Amino acid sequence: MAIVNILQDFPILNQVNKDGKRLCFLDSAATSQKPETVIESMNHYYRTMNANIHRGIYQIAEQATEAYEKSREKIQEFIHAGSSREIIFTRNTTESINLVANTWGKQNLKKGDLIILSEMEHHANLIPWQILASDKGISLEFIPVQENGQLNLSEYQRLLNLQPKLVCVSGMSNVLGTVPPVKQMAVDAHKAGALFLVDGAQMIPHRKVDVQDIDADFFAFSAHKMLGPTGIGALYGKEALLESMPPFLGGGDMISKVFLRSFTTNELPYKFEAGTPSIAEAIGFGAAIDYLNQIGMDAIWQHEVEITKYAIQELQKVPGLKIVGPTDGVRGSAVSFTLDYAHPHDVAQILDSEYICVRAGHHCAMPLHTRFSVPATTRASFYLYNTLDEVDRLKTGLEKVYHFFG
Ligand code: C6P
Repeated sequence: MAIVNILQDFPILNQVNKDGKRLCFLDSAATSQKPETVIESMNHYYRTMNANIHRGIYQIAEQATEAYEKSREKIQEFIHAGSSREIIFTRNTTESINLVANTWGKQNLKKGDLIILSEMEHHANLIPWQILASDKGISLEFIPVQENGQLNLSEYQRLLNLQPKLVCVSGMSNVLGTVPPVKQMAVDAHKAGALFLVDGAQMIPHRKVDVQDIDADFFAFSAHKMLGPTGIGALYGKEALLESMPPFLGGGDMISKVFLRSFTTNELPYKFEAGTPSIAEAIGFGAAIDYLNQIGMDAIWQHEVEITKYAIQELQKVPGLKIVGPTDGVRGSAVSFTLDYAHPHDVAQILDSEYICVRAGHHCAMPLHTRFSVPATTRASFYLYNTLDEVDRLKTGLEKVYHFFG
């Protein structure tokens, strides 16, 4: 395995239940576990420098501001953005996408314009566009997902001929594990005159991301899926675009001058950061990036490729189990499946009795489940701290489900 001996870095993963079973966490696509260094970085902030940022003129406020801004720089380097002005702190991927819809979308799109999405999008990359579409009379078209879980790229080419203004796709499906060729898709979108937004929620925890190489106009992501805390995420946007966009939320920090009936906006990135932000969480986000860098994104990807390949091979031996999504080629570590004889909620409950955590349901991708004519799936999702032994435990647990219901 590419990565060994990191379990001790994650306190929760050393938990053992009353039956002597160690926690087997296979739900990192929902949220990842946090290493001690991330937890400690936030404790350290609260213990030594808790103060509001960008306001105080005393030492601990300056230290807090510096730590918060240092995290922004770490994010900038991590995704290879040209400037830290292009990194906007948000609460999560959902808020990042809503920010674009409510600012760039409201300002630039008009009745009759077209946005291209795909059938495999998470609700976070569907609903903001549906709301905008119904407000403004915009059309939405969807790149179909093929039976093998891959996007139908010839249909994408056909949709591009309709001259969309924006293309928004996930860099990695949270259900299927599909990895669309976003770099080529961005080239094609730009040729057609459209902007390109990547929902990076599932991509950035697992693969090296270079927003300039992808040439993404916007890239949205959450810290909590990449070893960081909840309540903090980021939006990358090209500087010229962000400069031209109106603010999202109004209040402190996003202003330069305020009069009774008007205001002027602050410079980037603060123009989009209204109110007291999640300071401890931003610092934890920076610590998460330090941890990922220390292991190395290439090693993380290799580790997951190995585990996912083994999981697909072993799970297919379980009677009645069907994987929904690609079973070979380049794919992410979310492995969703159905069992002929058991509802996903029952599967998850039985696995829980083995101290194995998986997600059951539609995973906030209802249209995708409708596409595959299933109301729900069970999903195991792997990350850098998972092991091949845990795949074996999952398989044994699923065999137990088979003996119970099969
Ligand atoms: N998917 C899952 O279990 P937030 O909640 O804003 O941090 O992330 C939203 C989101 C956006 N896009 C994709 C592709 C996602 O997978 C998610 C979150 C979790 O699959 C929780 S529903």
